[in-house]
Amino acid sequence: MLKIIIFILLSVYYASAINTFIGNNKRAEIFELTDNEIAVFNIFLPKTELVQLKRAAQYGNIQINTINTSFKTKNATLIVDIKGIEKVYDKVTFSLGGSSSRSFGKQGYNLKIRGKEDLFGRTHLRLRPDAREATYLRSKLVCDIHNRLGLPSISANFATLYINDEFMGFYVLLDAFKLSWVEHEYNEKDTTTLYQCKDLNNYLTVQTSSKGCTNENEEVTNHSEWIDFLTRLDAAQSAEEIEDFFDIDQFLKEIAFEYLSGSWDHYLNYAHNFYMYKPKNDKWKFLLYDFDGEFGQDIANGTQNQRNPSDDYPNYTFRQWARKRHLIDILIINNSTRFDNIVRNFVTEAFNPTVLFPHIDELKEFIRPYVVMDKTPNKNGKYPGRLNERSGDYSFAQWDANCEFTSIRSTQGAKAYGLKFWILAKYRFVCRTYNIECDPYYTDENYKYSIDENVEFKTKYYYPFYVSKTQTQSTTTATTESIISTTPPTEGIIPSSTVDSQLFENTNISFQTTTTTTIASQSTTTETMTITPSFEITVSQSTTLSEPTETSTSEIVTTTSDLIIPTSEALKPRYNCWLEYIGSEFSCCDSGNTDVYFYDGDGEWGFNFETQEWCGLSPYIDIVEDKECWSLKQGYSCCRGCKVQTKDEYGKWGIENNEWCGIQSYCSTITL
Ligand SMILES: *[C@@H]1O[C@H](CO)[C@@H](O)[C@H](O)[C@H]1NC(C)=O
Ligand SMILES: *[C@@H]1O[C@H](CO)[C@@H](O)[C@H](O)[C@H]1NC(C)=O
Ligand SMILES: *[C@@H]1O[C@H](CO)[C@@H](O)[C@H](O)[C@H]1NC(C)=O
Ligand SMILES: *[C@@H]1O[C@H](CO)[C@@H](O)[C@H](O)[C@H]1NC(C)=O
Ligand SMILES: *[C@@H]1O[C@H](CO)[C@@H](O)[C@H](O)[C@H]1NC(C)=O
Ligand SMILES: *[C@@H]1O[C@H](CO)[C@@H](O)[C@H](O)[C@H]1NC(C)=O
Ligand SMILES: *[C@@H]1O[C@H](CO)[C@@H](O)[C@H](O)[C@H]1NC(C)=O
Ligand SMILES: CC(=O)N[C@H]1CO[C@H](CO)[C@@H](O)[C@@H]1O
Repeated sequence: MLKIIIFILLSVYYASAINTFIGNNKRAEIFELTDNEIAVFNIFLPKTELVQLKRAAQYGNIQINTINTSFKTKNATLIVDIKGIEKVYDKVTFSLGGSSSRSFGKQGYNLKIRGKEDLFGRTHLRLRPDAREATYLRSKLVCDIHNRLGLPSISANFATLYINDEFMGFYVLLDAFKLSWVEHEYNEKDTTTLYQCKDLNNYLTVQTSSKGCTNENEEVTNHSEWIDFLTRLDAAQSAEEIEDFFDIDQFLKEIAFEYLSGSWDHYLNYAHNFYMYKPKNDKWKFLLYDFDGEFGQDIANGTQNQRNPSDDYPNYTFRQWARKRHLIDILIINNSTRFDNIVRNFVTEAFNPTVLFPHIDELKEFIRPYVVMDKTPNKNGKYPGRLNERSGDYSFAQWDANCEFTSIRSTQGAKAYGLKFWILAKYRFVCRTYNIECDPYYTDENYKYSIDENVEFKTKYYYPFYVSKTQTQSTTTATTESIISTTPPTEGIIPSSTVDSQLFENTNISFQTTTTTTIASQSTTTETMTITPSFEITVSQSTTLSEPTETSTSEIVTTTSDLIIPTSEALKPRYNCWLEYIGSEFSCCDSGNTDVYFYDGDGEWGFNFETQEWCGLSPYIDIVEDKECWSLKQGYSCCRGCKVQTKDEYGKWGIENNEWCGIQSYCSTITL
């Protein structure tokens, strides 16, 4: 009897210790069991299929066209070991999982337990390396925050994986929004109202999402309820009109989450990675998944159109952060009172250092030994589970530092804010701007934290670019425990679609050609002749260089005779590049440094690996600013750059500093 009582007391003690962060909210048993215990997943595949798996894992490698990069088998056996309890499943579907994350070294896997069985309340599970980010904590933390707030959510914990007894390393264990998830959570079998919006640009409008989102239930062919839902959202001008069929509070809580965590891979930016689900007799709910890019991870990589050199993401207001969406307009922009209160509550209840930092500390110590294991090579020098031979990885020192306040360079080449740094900086910003009563300990500017300078991302500005060999080497020497590979993580420097238009609208520029031409234009100013640019640019032969197009009716560059080949004396320009002209604090790139790493409204950017700074590449062409800025009449200033976003009866419009601006007439004269 006594024994039983002690046992009960102990389990009560453990149960409450387990749930201090999440509270009393229920999760599937698999996640409650793995709060203090790392699950061990053993997968067994037929030998021939293991070979296929390893070949398929070479996603993104040169052989991409010659191999099948999908892998899925129904012939897997699964043995799971949690706290010494072993569960065996012999009807298991096992596949390579993830989309863009497939290009990382360590692959992710999807598991489905078939038949009538489940693993402590789940049949569909994900094992994710979260290789994009260094901490292994981002997904876990996001799920825990959701569960703490009682929001409908997937959950996360951790597991190690063996395939045919080969150690594959340490993984984040997640469930997934599937019919089985709905059945477990809402007691509804084979729901017909669970839609996945996986493709980009799903704004929840008829135009974008009637086809862009797909029903999880393959049997469903009649989508009229879904389209009806979207139609009513489109038509709505206020919250009241949609309140009775759309769970607005739940939606706004997720939007608050997106804003606070700097989430660029969900609704407000890329507009994807979510589900919509309508429980029987309830309202449509908005369900997010895929959390490896949160808390300042790769932000610049995910916010393509809103970067400028002074980007300081934690200090973005909601309006600076959110892209234009009809739903956001009517629910927040029109009158933000309701949303602001939701943000305040979100911050007070979950998104604050007082609550999150101890949880991060606890999780970090819990996983530390497994992180060590994951970053220890075997006797052949191979790291566990890095099946894709191509990709970079994070060092142990980067893991350690990025869980704290140190920002590091991500495997994408962008910046990954220190987990705690992001939370602290965002917290301070919203405390100020939303008038929240915040913890003075953390809002105190004298609050001390340390930075590991050996792995710190030192570039002052946050543009993403792709790590070149030079860069990788310098990272490696700075990091003693580095296991970073030497190949660039992605091909393609900038999307060609952005290269061939935008700033130089009339020009056919190709950065792959080999013809090198140095050009200059004559200045009309009264000062000494201004010759630009001084550095070489590579243009394709078909450019309008010597024959300006008819549209370029410039006062300056009107005929071919205005283009002169500069003498070496003339190569001492007043302005080297466009950037310098617009008074940027960046310098122009040295001649010879012509690799384009990034492109935005200011033109092309290179990177100086010695100073670790961005530099300007787009040549300066002397211009005459419009005497009167035409868009002022419409209430907008004129653009500096020439990147056109849209046209209307007034003229061409660009976006700078998150505001519409009028494109000046000189843009049509810039033909290089
Ligand atoms: C590639 O593999 C997947 C999963 O194993 C399979 O479903 C698909 O048919 C294969 N495709 C080709 C072209 O062989
Ligand atoms: C996988 O299972 C299928 C169906 O049971 C079987 O036909 C196939 O031979 C198996 N593959 C291997 C490699 O064992
Ligand atoms: C589709 O479902 C709606 C109800 O949601 C129903 O009114 C309609 O008749 C159905 N259409 C077809 C073609 O079955
Ligand atoms: C806000 O919504 C109201 C009610 O639908 C509408 O009349 C008003 O024009 C909206 N205001 C703005 C600034 O969009
Ligand atoms: C904005 O919404 C709040 C409630 O969410 C309401 O009390 C307030 O009157 C609204 N403000 C305006 C200007 O409509
Ligand atoms: C945000 O703004 C504050 C106050 O102006 C400033 O101290 C801080 O450096 C800014 N940046 C970040 C990342 O917090
Ligand atoms: C741009 O150049 C490419 C390669 O020379 C050529 O194929 C293409 O037609 C050109 N496009 C325009 C718009 O001139
Ligand atoms: C993983 C990811 O989102 N990578 C993106 C970073 O930005 C480049 C350039 O826009 C994209 O091509 C990548 O897909």
